[in-house]
Amino acid sequence: MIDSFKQFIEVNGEVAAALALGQPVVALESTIISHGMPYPQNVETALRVEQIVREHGAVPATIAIIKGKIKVGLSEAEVSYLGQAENVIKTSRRDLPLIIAKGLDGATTVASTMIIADMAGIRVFVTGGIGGVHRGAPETFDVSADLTELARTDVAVICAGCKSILDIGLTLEYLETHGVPVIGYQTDDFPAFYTRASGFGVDYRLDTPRDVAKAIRTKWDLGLRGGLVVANPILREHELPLDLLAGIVEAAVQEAHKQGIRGKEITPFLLAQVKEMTGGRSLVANIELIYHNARVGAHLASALASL
Ligand code: PSU
Ligand code: MN
Repeated sequence: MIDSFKQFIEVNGEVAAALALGQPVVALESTIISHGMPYPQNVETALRVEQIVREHGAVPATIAIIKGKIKVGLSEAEVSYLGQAENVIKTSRRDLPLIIAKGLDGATTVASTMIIADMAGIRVFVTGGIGGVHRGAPETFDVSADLTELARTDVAVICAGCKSILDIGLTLEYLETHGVPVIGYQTDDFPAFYTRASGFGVDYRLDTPRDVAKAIRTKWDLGLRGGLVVANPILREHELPLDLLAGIVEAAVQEAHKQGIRGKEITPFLLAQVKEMTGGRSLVANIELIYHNARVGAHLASALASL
């Protein structure tokens, strides 16, 4: 059946109206709320991000699954619920059919948020950091489904790069193999989430929302399916010192290994460890970089809408 997915989706009125009029809309994920940050900062941040998107001229559409229904655009009560409920399941492409068929609550990752944004016709998506190739992946095969999604689904993802809990070099290799452009927004260096630079270069640097929008539009006009990574470094004043992070990330990865943490639990585990070991400084940086991505994402959505 054509568009049979529509029976599972509820797009809220404001988002639906903006999409119908071709106005800028920015998708937002929800794993960041349920598994990426502690309560109450998760809820405060999610609501503030929506506000920032609005202040910069776009309509926010936070995406999640509530009792088996895909929601595009959440109410404040729904954001607050997701930030506190116990049984919200981290939902990637693999999990989507089960969470929906069973009528469960699901928080969407970068991968599943892209899938749902695409179903709804939203082309710009703001997050903190993307998943990637994990350290040790040559042994464990742990490559985030975010990367395969970027290879196939037509959504541009604005992020602060990815964390050094991952193997950043292999992540960039994987993206190259799958034809995903990695654009540095006002940077030549691929950002490493808490820090502005990872030591790895980006494929292309672009300095204005309009230039980025043109590159995105051109990719899809050429019939080249799939996403793009728009890597926007954390602002200098919020960056964490590299020497603080290096040892901590190493220790967090060791601890995960020691405790036998595997699969989808690894990313949330490492995030919590890093927060603990930085005495909460990583959380402040995490929040600030998302706010910055929200500003850039809203500008990009506007530029794309006015091309
Ligand atoms: N990286 C972060 N914060 C996050 C995530 C990744 O710095 O919250 C979340 C995102 O939702 C991302 C997911 O899509 O983790 C990736 O998980 P995995 O590695 O299991 O694919
Ligand atoms: Mn994984």
